[in-house]
Amino acid sequence: MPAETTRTSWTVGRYLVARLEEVGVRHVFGVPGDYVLGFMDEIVESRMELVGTCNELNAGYAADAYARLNGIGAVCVTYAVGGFSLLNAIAGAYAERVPVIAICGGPNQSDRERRRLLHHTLGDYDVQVEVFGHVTEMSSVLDDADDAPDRIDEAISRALRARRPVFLELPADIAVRPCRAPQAFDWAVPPETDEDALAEAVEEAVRMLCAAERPVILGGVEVHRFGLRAQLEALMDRVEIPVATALMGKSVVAETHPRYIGLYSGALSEGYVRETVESADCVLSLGAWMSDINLGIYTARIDPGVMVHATAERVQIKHHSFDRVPLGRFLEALLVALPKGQGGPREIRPASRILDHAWTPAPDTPITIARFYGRMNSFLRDDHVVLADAGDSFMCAGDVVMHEQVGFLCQAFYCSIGFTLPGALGAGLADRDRRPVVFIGDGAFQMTAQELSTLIRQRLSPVIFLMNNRGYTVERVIHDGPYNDIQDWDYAALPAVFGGAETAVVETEADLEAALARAIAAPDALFFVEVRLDPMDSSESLKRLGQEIARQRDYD
Ligand SMILES: Cc1ncc(C[n+]2csc(CCOP(=O)(O)OP(=O)(O)O)c2C)c(N)n1
Ligand SMILES: [Mg+2]
Repeated sequence: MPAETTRTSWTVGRYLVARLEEVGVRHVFGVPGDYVLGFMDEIVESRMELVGTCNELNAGYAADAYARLNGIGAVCVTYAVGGFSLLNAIAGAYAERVPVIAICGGPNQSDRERRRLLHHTLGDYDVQVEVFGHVTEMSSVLDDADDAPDRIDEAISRALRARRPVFLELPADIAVRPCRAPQAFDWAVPPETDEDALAEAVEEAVRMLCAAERPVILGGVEVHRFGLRAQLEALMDRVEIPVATALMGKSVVAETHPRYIGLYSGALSEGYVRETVESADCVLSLGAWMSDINLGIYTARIDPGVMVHATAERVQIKHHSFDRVPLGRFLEALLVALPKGQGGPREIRPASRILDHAWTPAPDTPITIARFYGRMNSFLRDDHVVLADAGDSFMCAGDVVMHEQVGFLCQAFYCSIGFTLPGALGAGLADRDRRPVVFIGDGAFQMTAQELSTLIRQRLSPVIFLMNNRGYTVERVIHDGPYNDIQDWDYAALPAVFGGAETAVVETEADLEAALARAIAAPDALFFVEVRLDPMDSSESLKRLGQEIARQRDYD
């Protein structure tokens, strides 16, 4: 229960603030507007910090990345003009199962009831809450102060349970209305479980894994979302089964683990990983989503007849499924039931073998995608958190080995470009002891570039690699046209405009070495590196992805 429960006067605004603090929100991202100023005063007076961003979309992206690391995040905006600008970020959080509490100040309830034509309203006051209803676990107008505490508790607990965003519209007059004090609330309600189905699913999975000669484990994004990393690593220590991850599940285990073999993404994967996964006689998939880009766009060839596919709420084995079997319970039960050493002895080629080779730069050679990301293997450190934007950035960064606790954030299902720059703001504030390392394309950067100013204002110290290939190369490899060209900004001049930061321009391997040395020497500085690439230099994975999408869409 919050410390302030002894307070004698409670208002709905204060109640909401207290509950956010209680569930671990320390920063609320947002942009003010007249309908939300009163509630923002409550945030300012709380233990939380209100972090102003340049626009609401960026606030939403920041809250999303914050929640991915912190377990929950929050964003606060004004009515409609703020809300609809935020919508895309909340849709992304919904698609990728990230618990973000979105709060939107609104006109007074008395005005709402009289349908007065106030600024920002659309004539119809219900449009916003209804639209958000499609992209949240719960969307509600807190239109009654007596009922608001229960509604707030329900929204926050549903966000936590489902790992999805919720939307709360808070009319300005309701925010200051008195309400009851917070009472003890159990946020950690365990997910509903069918114990018989769990026992049966575990028994069948263990039988299949024990009978298999070439089993493999595929780690996925839900291991991140439901905080099951320790359990998966314990399983890796117990059995001798190689583990691959899908792109969104990257870094769910320490990639230096001897049984971690690399990223599996269908035909886009490295040969050994593809062969190991696709020739397996049992694939234990833990929380991986079978979406197109996550699993190598239509090219993953895993026989459903060898699959044990566990996701947040159910386990599918071959062609039948067990409902109400939560991933965490299933994983914990497997850990007990699987015999030690199962799967071995077996030769496993760890992904980390790549780190055995010392890196030798070719100083005068122009920098290429392959050499740049190859070099990143020895640049990344334990206290980094990597953010890779949609585009060649996440295709390439997926193959870089993440040491021990290095986090990896990417939006590989929803794929909204520009996510990672505001994302670095959220990640940096979620954990100031970890340095965000951002890989972002020039096209993506142009979407959310202003947030550099907030990163500088917050004195955060990300290393930002702006991968400048002069346009939308992802789209070029699918189908080229003049729409894929963009204006070539003087990127390295921007940090000075926004308040000042360390900058470097990389054209050769020698430039890259010099830039990395400076970034390492200044761990507390924001370091902005423009990497100038040939417009048609792209990873092999991206080329194959482009061909595959072009084929699906019937482009020539
Ligand atoms: C918000 C949004 N708008 C448009 C797209 C479609 N789109 C996908 S990738 C891409 C181009 C990305 O360009 P860039 O960031 O320069 O990366 P590159 O492809 O050059 O690696 C676009 C426009 C998208 N995914 N998200
Ligand atoms: Mg580009």
